[in-house]
Amino acid sequence: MVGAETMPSDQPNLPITPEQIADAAKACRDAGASICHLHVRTDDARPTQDKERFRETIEAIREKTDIIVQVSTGGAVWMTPEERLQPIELAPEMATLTCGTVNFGKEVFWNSPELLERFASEFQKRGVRPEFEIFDSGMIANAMNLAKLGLVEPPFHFDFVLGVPGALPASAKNLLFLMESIPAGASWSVAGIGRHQLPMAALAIPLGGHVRVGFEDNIYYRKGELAISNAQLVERVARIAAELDRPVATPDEARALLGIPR
Ligand code: KMH
Ligand code: ZN
Repeated sequence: MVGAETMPSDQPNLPITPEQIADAAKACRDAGASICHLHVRTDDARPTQDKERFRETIEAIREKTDIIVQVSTGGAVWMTPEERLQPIELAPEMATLTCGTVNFGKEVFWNSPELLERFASEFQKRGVRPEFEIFDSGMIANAMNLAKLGLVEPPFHFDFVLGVPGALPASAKNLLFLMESIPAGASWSVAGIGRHQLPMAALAIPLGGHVRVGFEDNIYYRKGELAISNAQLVERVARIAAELDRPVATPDEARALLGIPR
């Protein structure tokens, strides 16, 4: 929805303040979204993992909607593990857990085995459900290694982030390979980056997957036309899903799938 990389100079409708983010979350929920993947910003739009900023934003979202709030522990590539972990102290329902180190454009997104174990154990201590962020195929085995260590429990949910420069490209072949590589009974979603967002979403629906869209990954509605809101991108996917006879889940239905107590 917000991410850490997109700036208002790229996408003037990017929500920044807690109130703007909460309004955007409600609009996405009304358009059919059941989960809001949450990053926060300072008033001058810098990415931050500040716990109090997350608290304020989550409270503002909670006043408006029942959407599942999934906080980011990815933050931005330059942040320390301690900074990234801050929102976990709020015991959110769900949080992302990137399952390995990967090139990220011209940068490196650092997620060592030690960091993964530490993050997973902090999640476990507070009952936070992880979403495994999979930027490349080896990350699935890293996630399952956390299961062997007893640090994560089923039901597992994977999000395939495809098309980040330096990571696994967005293609039908790669998506099929990933969906066949996760354990039986696990659920998955796809987040296509940039122009890949819509084709990956449209492909995931008949394959039984779920979909992530929004300004973190893509700022356009179509080539050359900026989207007017995150909700506009959600609406289109909900329309496609309805046409394919896979109507969107409510947040409570998604909670049941993901093992999140209500
Ligand atoms: N901003 C990226 C470096 C996550 O939220 O967990 C990482 C990211 C993943 O956005
Ligand atoms: Zn993110």
